[in-house]
Amino acid sequence: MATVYLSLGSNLDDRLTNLKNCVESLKEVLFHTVESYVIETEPQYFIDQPFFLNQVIKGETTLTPEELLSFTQNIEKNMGRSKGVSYGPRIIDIDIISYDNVMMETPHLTIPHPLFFERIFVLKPLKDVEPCWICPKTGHSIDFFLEKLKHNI
Ligand code: PH2
Ligand code: MG
Ligand code: MG
Repeated sequence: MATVYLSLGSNLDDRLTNLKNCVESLKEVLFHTVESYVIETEPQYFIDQPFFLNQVIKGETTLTPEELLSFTQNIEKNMGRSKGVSYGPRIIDIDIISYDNVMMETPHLTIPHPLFFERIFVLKPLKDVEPCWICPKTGHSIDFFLEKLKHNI
């Protein structure tokens, strides 16, 4: 079994219900799940859109990273997510933050997630489920990244 951390986000329709439905669907392949609190965050990157609800979920899975990616993409599709603006509004977004200590880079999937460290909306709920989480690639702690963000603002 691999330990994975997924970041969830929703900023359309009933955002909380979207997160709940998503977590329920994920439980088909994620075991011993731990859910972070839900945090409301201002949109990053593409600013002119509604605020998000974000959450991180930890779980164990027997799926490979690629299988997990296609499973999450199917959930996004089944929940009615349509292709829109890059970084724009979405019913649900599921991003793989890390998968055990795997480091991989393919055209479709980079693990750990290539941008997690600049996203407060990932770091804060990640800290809630796993305060001692260490980035497998850089060896840095969540607090290291949060401190770094503070100084960049
Ligand atoms: N997701 C994005 C773009 N910007 N901002 C917040 N606050 N939360 C998100 O989940 C988010 C975002 C694209 O995936
Ligand atoms: Mg995303
Ligand atoms: Mg995504």
